[in-house]
Amino acid sequence: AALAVALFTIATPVPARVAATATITVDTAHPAGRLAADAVGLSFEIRELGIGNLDPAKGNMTQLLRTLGASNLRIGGNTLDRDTLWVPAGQPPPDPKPDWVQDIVTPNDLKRLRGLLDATGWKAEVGLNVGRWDPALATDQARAMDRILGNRLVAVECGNEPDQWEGKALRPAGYAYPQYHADWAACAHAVGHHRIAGPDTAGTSSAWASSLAADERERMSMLTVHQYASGPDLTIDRMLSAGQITSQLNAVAGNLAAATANGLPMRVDEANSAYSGGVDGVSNRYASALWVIDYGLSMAQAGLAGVNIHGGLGVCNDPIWNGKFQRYTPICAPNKAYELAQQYRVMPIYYGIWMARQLGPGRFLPITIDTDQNLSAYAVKGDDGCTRIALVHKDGTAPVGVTLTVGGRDRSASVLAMTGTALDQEAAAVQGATVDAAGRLHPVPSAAQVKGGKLTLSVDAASAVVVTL
Ligand code: BDP
Repeated sequence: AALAVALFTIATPVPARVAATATITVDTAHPAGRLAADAVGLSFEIRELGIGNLDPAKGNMTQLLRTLGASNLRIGGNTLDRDTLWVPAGQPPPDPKPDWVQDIVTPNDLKRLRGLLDATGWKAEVGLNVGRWDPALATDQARAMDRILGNRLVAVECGNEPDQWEGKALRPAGYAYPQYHADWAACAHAVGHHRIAGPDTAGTSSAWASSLAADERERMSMLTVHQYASGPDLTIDRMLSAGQITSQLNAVAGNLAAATANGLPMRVDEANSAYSGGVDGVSNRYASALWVIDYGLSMAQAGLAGVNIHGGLGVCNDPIWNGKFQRYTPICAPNKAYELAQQYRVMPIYYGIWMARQLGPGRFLPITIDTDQNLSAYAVKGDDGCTRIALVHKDGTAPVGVTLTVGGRDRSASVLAMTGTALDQEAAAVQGATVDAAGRLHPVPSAAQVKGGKLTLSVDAASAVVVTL
């Protein structure tokens, strides 16, 4: 008998690893905070205007913006205060130019931007150079922006990252909020209306933002700060770790509370994975597409009006200007000839932005998640009456079996899945479809069935899914 037991024990197969599961319940009866149509937008350096980019008459930028769907385009960045000179209509550029000037922006550049906005339905938030302050030029630019951009201008931004001007030698030592507030007030006077966003601080939790919200809520339309997930030490593991989004939410919480208390919407109007141009092998890889879905949807669910994912339009993976990389850019050119033709391709993060955008507009629905997997979920009651659920599965090794409890009658649902070959590779697709040379993306959804109020589906390793009911 002893032998038989031993043999039996040896012969018993090692039990298969219990398959990963997640059980998610959607409370369809209690719609909560808003997911705006423009909750995930883009941000570009103002340099792009100065060098003739964002041209609806060239290349595929118009279609790339249409493919994402109308949203908020913020134009500013370091190049705003550091290098960009406004030259009014009919005036020649100064000769010689001040030595800091790298780019010149004129009314014709704004007309070209207006054409792009009209062709795509997007709206813009555009910066005035306050770092190198010239009240006459700022007043002229503000008038030109009103006249040319009209109701496509969401807000004017008064300078970029003023909390770093002292370090960048744009202001003397000791430059603090009171001095900045005086500069801001001069800019607001030049703008002459109250569609002003600010302070566009680099420090996400900077007290400058809450102070400005309290002091200037009457003259402002939006509170804005910048946020990068990390500095140049970012890894894929950390970007996709369970605590990453929580720490990003915590970092904006104080300013969000100040915005809300002062009746202002708030955007993180410049955001991406890692500052200093991103991290090669992280910011420009498929993992960033999963991160951005979580980031955009979490921020909106926490009460932000939206985020703008930053980038620049040079050759992919090459320095874009002055030796500076933009590894995190959603859109870039395959080579120099394509760059000149404004014929771009997309990076993985573009697919993540596209996925996040499929969920809205609508109102977030409360959900409960029961899983030990690195999986997050969001549900939205769409303005069109459909319920949509996004699942972001950040584990790169195994699929997860998801049971969604959604209630209601038996019906069919449509499913869009974003996949890549691996977290650290560049390939990304939705339902196997990729953005074509014209800038179009036409994934064909697959079907799933709700039976007895439940829908089950297998979510691939390192993938994201949007289910529409
Ligand atoms: C931000 C700037 C932006 C830069 C970015 C970066 O506004 O222009 O490209 O940092 O460091 O602070 O990547």
